[in-house]
Amino acid sequence: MKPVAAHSRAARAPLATLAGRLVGPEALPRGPGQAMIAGRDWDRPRLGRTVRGVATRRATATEGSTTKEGEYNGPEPKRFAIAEGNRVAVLTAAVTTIMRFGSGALTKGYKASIDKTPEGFSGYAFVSGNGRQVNESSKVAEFPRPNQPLEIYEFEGCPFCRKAREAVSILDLDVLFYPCPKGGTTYRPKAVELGGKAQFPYLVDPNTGVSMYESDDIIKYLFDTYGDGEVPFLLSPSFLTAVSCGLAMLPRAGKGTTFAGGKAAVKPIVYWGYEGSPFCKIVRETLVELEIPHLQKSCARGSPKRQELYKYMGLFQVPFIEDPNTGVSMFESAEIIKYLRETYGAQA
Ligand SMILES: N[C@@H](CCC(=O)N[C@@H](CS)C(=O)NCC(=O)O)C(=O)O
Repeated sequence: MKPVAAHSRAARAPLATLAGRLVGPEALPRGPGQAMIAGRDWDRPRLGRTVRGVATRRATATEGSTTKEGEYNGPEPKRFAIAEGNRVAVLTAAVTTIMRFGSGALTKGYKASIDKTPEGFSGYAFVSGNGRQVNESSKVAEFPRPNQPLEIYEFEGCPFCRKAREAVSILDLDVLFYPCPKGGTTYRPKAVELGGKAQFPYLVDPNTGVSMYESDDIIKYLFDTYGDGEVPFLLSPSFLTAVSCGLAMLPRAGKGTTFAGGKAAVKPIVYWGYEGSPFCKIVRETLVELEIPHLQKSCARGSPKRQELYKYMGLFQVPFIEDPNTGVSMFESAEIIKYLRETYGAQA
């Protein structure tokens, strides 16, 4: 693993620089379009074809380039498989989604249908077989889309932050998360500097110049600006929302709350995931504990971005990360957590 900058304020890229890097689509941290996969035992021919197409389309987006064209050296993706040693974590993370009645697992206006598989179909479908497939769709493509990712200062073990994250997944918004765990040395002070107080979540929308505290206000703003103006019942300011968000914190027992980092990730990691996924949640907790800034490519069920990831990587599975600081890209939650700890943890 290549060394990364030491975890000190001086060694970290100033936020202005990070933000500067994120302005304009060609300057975005690299998507998986640059994480090229060579044929692997698990899917050799299809992955090869996918990769060449992507390389041509995204030839200019080379900043932070990670995996070389034609290579994917990460662990073999195993959809819905729970790694040994991860069982309790994944199951308790699943309980948090159940306690929130699945909020954050589906995009707005989600629909599923069983259709005939088109001749020569090559794309993402949740399930397929016997000439049929389950297709999923939603209304998010009809909603206004921000040009630049939103920025949110927050942490996992906070019920108000959870509500904001669910909204982001439901609206399929890409967000640059600046983790603010307790004791965090970088983004917590930065949020105070920007907004005036240590209260989370704190939203900054570079598209409109709006910034705000208060999860209910943030949610309303997001649905008004990037949705159809209707806040879902499970996110409306109500007793049920408050109680279920609070209770949903219990199964993970404070994970994703306290700073445990060692080295700074200078450039934000690109992270594909969504709030309702237990595999994603445990990775996000680690990203937050290690104070690793990350650009979330939200892709809850019904998200059109599932096709995007499928095109880039030849399959859809989340979590998927790409780290422009080291050139590493990988599927598999357990391996991702191990990688993050080894690279950015206190012992790194
Ligand atoms: N073994 C993988 C399992 C990941 C997984 O199956 N994630 C689900 C989301 S919860 C997924 O990608 N499902 C594919 C789909 O929904 O089509 C890991 O631990 O990361």
